[in-house]
Amino acid sequence: MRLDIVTIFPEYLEPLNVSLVGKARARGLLDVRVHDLRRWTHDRHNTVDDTPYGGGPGMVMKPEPWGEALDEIIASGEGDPVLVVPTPSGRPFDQATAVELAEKPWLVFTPARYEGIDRRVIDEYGERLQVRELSIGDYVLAGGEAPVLVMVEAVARLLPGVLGNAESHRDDSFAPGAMADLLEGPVYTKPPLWRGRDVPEVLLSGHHGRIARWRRDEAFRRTARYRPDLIERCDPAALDADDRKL
Ligand code: 6GU
Repeated sequence: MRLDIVTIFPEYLEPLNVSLVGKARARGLLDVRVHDLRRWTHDRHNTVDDTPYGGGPGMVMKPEPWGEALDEIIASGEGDPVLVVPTPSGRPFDQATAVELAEKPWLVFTPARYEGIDRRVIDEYGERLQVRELSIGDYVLAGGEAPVLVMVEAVARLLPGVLGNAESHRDDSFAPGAMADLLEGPVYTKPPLWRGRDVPEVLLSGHHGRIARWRRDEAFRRTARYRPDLIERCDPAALDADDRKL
């Protein structure tokens, strides 16, 4: 998969050299290209923003550098990328979005600073490309760079060969399947006794059926406590008699 990221803070994307994403790049599974938007400015001050039409606080990112940057990046590859526009005004980025994006061969991210990018840029590319305006949650950040780190990590770990164990994301919170829409419960490792605290005995029992039941109960309990909204929207057929007594 190829990823292009256009930003006025290329150094903000340095974490993409580390850990899971860094290793995927080193192994040739991910081709990540970070571009400085100011490369496509032509004035002495490398201006990327201006005051908003209609007034109001803050600054808006000018369309011309984005247009030149995106034209050059799009022309540099084969086929069309999906354009991912991080914005607190976007659709929620969730696990289903990550799965969908992980199926694409090429994504271009446009993290903005200030009050966002002149709307005409998104409208222009929306006529030629698939565009996804995405928010990572209901809070406001100073720019789209941290959301790009979040989205790239969520997508990269779904790519074939990136995780060591193909089953590693089978039981993820939000993964499709039997535990669909339940948060993962607690996990334990050795030693069996730590500071007077035991590991739940069922996990040492070797009874795979009982262990699966216990894990599902814990997941259900945790979800009811922290995310009752997830229980309310789940299919009643996905529940069973044991869930109902919890
Ligand atoms: Cl994608 N950008 C910004 N600036 N703030 C956000 C966000 C994105 N998602 C949640 N808050």
